Amino acid sequence: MTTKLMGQKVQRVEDQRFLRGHGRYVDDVAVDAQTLHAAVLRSPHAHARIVDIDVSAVLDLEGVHAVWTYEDLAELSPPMAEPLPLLIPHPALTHGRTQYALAKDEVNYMGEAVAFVVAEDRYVAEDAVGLIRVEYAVLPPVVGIPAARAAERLVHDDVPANLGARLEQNVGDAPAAIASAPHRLALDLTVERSACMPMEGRGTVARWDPDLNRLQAWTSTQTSTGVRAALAVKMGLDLGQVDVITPDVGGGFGVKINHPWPEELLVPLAARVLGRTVKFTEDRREHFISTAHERGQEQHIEVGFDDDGRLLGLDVMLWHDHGAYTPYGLIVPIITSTQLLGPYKPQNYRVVFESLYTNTVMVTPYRGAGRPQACYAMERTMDAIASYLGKDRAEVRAANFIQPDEFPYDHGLIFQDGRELEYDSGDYPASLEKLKTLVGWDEFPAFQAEMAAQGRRVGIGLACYVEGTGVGPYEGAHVHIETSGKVKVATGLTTQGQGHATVFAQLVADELGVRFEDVEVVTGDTRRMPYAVGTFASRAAVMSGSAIHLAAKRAKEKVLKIAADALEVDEKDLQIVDGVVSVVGAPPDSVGASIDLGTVSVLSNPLRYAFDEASKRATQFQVGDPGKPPVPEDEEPGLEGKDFYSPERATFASGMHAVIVETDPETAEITILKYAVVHDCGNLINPMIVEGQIHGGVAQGVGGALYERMAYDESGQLLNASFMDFLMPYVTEVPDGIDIDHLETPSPLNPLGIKGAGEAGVIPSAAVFAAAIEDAERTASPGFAITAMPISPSELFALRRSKESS
Ligand code: MCN
Repeated sequence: MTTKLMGQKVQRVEDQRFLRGHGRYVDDVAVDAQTLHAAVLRSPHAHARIVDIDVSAVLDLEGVHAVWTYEDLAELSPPMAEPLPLLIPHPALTHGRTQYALAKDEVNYMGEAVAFVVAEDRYVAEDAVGLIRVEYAVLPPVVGIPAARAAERLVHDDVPANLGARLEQNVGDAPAAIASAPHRLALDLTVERSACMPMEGRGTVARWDPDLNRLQAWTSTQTSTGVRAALAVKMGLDLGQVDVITPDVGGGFGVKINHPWPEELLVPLAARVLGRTVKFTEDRREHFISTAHERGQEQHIEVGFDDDGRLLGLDVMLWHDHGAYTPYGLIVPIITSTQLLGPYKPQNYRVVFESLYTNTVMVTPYRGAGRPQACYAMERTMDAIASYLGKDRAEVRAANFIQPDEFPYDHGLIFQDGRELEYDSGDYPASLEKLKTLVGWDEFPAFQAEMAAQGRRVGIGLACYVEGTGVGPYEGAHVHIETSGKVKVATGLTTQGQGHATVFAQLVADELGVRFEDVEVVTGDTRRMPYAVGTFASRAAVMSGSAIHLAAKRAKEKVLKIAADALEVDEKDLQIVDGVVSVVGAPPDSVGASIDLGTVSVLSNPLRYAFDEASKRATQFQVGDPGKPPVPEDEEPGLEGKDFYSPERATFASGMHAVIVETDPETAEITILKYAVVHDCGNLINPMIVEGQIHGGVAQGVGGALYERMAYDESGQLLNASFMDFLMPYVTEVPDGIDIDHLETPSPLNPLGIKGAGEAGVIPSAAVFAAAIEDAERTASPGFAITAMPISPSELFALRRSKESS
């Protein structure tokens, strides 16, 4: 008997392949000797004018098939003389800038692509890159937010004050409310740059088929349809001439949503021009210096509040380091500025952000996309209010919560999708109670005092967030029941480790009444689903999950219609269990009361094939009434269902984290003693997968809070562009066990009541660690505020010293 799989901890089907080394990534495609390999010459300078490029030494090198600079691209047909697309324009982005596939005249960050070589193998290609001579006139670089704001130098000559955009949103009158509030505080906070570090970097393989006049590209992306559209436009092809296939993706974490990357365009171009398969696989150093970063922000917050810590006015100024270009528009600072409010209602709110150019790697969304900075700003403010009033930090938060009966709650702001920031559902007081129980909030002061008596410094922190997930515009799905009874499901968005093959199969098994093992899911292949958006903003469960559910429903309608005809019963009397359609209540062995899905699939096609055992021949024949068309007017042959889901707005998941840390009195080493998470992503499809997502997010959050930063020097050189120097947490630095509890407040916006979960784990880390470390330090001295993250032991040590000497 089929049991309902939604909400079950079903084992991930994809893990068998991944754990046995059978994953198939872009670099596993086209491994034959015929494939050509590409390498890229990158700028060694953060800011320079290109005076001359001399490729003559490369032309004689054996095994080189092509060497291209900007001028070569401009001479192609159609010419590629324009910059790469600005994917998400915004009226406030008055000075949006994107790079050229190969630099034209000027380079604006160390790592920018300058020349592209295709050769017999990667060794020859890299040797060729080393032989290209570029004469640069070095320009003064702009590195860091203070230098960008000072604007003594400009990144782009035609962008005054290095200001790409300035956006202000207002609800009520925050300055007036703060001025008249009983209490006021001001905070200055900074967050460093970090970056996604997927195990698999970017990679693209492309093949031009002259017989079909068609391009096939495999790329490690979070949007195969986006890449397809960009390739078609840039290469002067019709969409129908381009297939983009996304095989297994070894992590994306946001960075692979930007498209097309220079190589993602240059490789297909080369494949077409040279008539050979061409491959590019990014190496780790290239990932550091030429892909994308995020997080870097400075924040000034002014807040007015009453005696209970209730917010009366909140005035926030954000300076966002956007790097050299803005291909993904203003998504990151818009998210920070709107999601900053979390579960609270500040009454009066003003937020202004300035998006600033610097001569560093460009910024595009990294898991959490602006929310870790937002949560840091708001939660540090909550901690500061509690400390000022001498109140419990949880109590101050609770005093500001939107209450369960206030949903839908409209903040009066515009969100990243251009729609109103309106929360659909949630229960923040219930989440807080769960978290306090999970972490032992009320018992902690006694434990802390006991530890302090032994000379140990332990502290606790908590942080709350709300996360807009499942943004539109749409996602689609196709469900096909084969004559074998197996079900093939396709959705267009891509998968980079979230277990979509499992969760989507769960949904189809439930809706269609088939066995989970009989469902096979394909993602990110434009041949199977040409209309799709992509995997970002924790949207797959909400968007594709809903579309798949609807498509399965359609397929089921057709199954029941055909089965009812065949069994000569009413559709309403039928059920589907384990892939068999049967009359409800009929004894299991009764003749003519059931039909399996494979047979229904055969019946769905009036053109049939039969295999004659005697003659060992297959024959083809038609069925149906000779007086009528074989396929009735309102029907289609085949047992398929296709549908799309397009919500009116995003759905808002929420959560709260707490951490207990210990700081070493001598060395300032920071150790995690306990980590607790309460998460509400609506109805859960697979709790085990959601918990895995939270674990991964928390691990990334620990990195962001305690270790990871991009160390640029003043000349714009990235000094730590390798895993030797860029610290990421190992398993030894990630909390041993993470205590997780779920709350399920269904979303009223989609048929399954789902909200997203994929980014949640990473959002509150900087806030929660800053709070806990601050709390631990307070046990030994009056303490000090932690205002810059990440924080390393040596920085904590220095803070202690500066406090002692002040
Ligand atoms: N899920 C569920 N029940 C819910 C919500 C989600 O079972 N109520 C499941 C989903 O079905 C899915 C997973 O949890 O299997 C995450 O779902 P969702 O929140 O929809 O997020 P996406 O699948 O859209 O993934 C995107 C999100 C983002 S934006 C980044 S970045 C990210 C991430 O998730 N990058 C990842 N998780 C990642 N995980 C891995 N391993 N690698 C990455 O690169």
